[in-house]
Amino acid sequence: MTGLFITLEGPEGAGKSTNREYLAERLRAAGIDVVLTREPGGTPLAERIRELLLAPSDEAMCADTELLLVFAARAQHLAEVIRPALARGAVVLCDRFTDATYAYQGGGRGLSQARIAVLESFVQGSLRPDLTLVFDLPIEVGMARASARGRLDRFEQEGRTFFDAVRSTYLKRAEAEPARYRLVDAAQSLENVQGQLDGLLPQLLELHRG
Ligand code: T5A
Repeated sequence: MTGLFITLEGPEGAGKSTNREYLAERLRAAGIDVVLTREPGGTPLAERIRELLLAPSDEAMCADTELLLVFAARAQHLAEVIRPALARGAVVLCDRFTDATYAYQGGGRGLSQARIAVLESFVQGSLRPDLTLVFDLPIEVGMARASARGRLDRFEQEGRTFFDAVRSTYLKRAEAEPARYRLVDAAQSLENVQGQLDGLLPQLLELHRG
């Protein structure tokens, strides 16, 4: 039995964390085994790497270090959580995955997509998400939501140019591979966004049935 791998993506403050819970509840209500997880993180070791990645520090982290840490955490997460869950037929709902690497380290930091693709193949083999929901919204709306929570992490301290590149990378990837991506208009009210997710539910159930 093979499970279904769904990832949630988008810029800062887009509502992924809020809505992953909602989506998980809806799928569980349909009797599906759901594993809810996130990146960077998802295992104790990968969460420690997440702390390194998110904590503001006096020593600037070079872009290659950032890229390698992201994939180091991902290797652990795949081995401990994602692959075993998919092997037993679960739906894995993951808050960010490798599209975030293309968007943040590729778009934001300017690392080449080809270099990221080498690590993607090395760490994941042929595994790719079956479906990716991109929560899209204007950068200023997302940043206002994220800032309202208080102290900003290392990524949230980046400037407008960085986040414009992050958003446009997500949109380009979604446009290039429409079969895998679904765009969610995340600037709408929470109720409206959840209505959009309800609209996607039949497709998710269909995909899971194979
Ligand atoms: N990263 C990650 C990389 O650089 N490379 C990688 O490969 C990976 C995997 C992770 C950081 O790591 C980077 C990207 C990130 O910067 P994080 O804290 O997990 O750090 O960052 P985010 O995933 O961006 O988490 P956020 O919490 O900032 O955004 P979410 O999860 O999209 O937003 P959420 O749900 O927490 O909502 C934010 C606020 O808005 C409200 C919520 O209540 C909350 O207060 N909200 C709404 N308000 C009004 N209307 C709506 N529709 C709302 N939806 C949510």
